[in-house]
Amino acid sequence: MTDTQTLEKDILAGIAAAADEAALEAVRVAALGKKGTISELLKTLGAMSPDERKVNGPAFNGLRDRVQQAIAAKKSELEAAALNARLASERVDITLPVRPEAMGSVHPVSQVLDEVVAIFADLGFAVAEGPDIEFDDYNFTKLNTPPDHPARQMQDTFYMVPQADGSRHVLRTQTSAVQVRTMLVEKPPIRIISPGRTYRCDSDATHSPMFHQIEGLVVDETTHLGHLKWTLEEFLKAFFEIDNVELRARPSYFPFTEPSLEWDMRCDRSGGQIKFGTGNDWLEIFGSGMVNPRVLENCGIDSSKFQGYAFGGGIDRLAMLKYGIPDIRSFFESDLRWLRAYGFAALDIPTLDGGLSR
Ligand code: 2NM
Repeated sequence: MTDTQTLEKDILAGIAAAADEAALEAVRVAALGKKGTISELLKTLGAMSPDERKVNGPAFNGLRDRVQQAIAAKKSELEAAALNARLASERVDITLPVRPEAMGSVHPVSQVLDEVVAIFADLGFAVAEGPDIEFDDYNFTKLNTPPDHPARQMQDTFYMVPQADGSRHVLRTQTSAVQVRTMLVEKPPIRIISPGRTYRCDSDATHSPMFHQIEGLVVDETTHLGHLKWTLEEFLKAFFEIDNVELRARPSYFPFTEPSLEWDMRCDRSGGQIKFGTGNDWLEIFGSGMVNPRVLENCGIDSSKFQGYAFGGGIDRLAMLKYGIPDIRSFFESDLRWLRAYGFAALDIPTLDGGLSR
């Protein structure tokens, strides 16, 4: 065997024996690196006579090519083996339960929203939704609040830039526009709630410029305020998980209802913590009224045949009252420590039979 044949046999044996990519790289550097055995061999060609070079040139280059090919083949073999090993070691058992130390939690507003929807669904209400950016016409005009009406100033509205026709879209100041949208397309009987985000230019410990409202609407031939009172009582009993709810009505004013009423719930604030159903204090909880016949007519409903009640209240406020959260602004600060204190487990879905709260 010539020296070159011995060298080739040794290198190929080294390649075959390489157990991983690092070992293979060491073999490659020893043979083909700057000072490698094959590189040194190729350098000797320069000092040879033309006849010697004619024989050794092809021989040395052939050796280099065969070694390069062998290294490339071994490399892809090792890569495939490494990938298979990784796939086997990283196998995930998707039937395992999620780890208990999950970071996220359900925001109290989402929790209370689910609770409210569960209760009203049980009372036969459907959920209606609409856009946050609303037509001025739906947010105000159809709700008996014409352009010169003082309520447009009363409610600190966020107006969008004017449209080509001069009309301005608004960030909805209440979700009543959703009820307008429903009345425009559905015939009575109507029984809906419209939960969602609402916006007013106002911010302190009890006001946030973005907050959440729940409104309800019932329209039928004989709907009256007695139905409204019973519905609110049933809701409050289920929501606060108490049997004795006492409501008191005060006269109020909304452009979209006539008459308009504000509802207070009996409570006790003497112990520093609020208790419902007992005591001599009153807590304002819902605005309401009989839907103004003009609103019904604006929405294509015959007010000589149909009448309806409507009510509205704050979801954030309900959450603060039920779960003892003092500042509404903290709801929207995205503070993980706050969420850890007030958040709910992701799988605690409120149901009337399984429990509404933790
Ligand atoms: C409230 C208070 C009183 C209300 C009225 C309507 C509609 F579209 F039927 F006219 N929806 N919601 C209403 C009435 C809302 O929130 C404090």
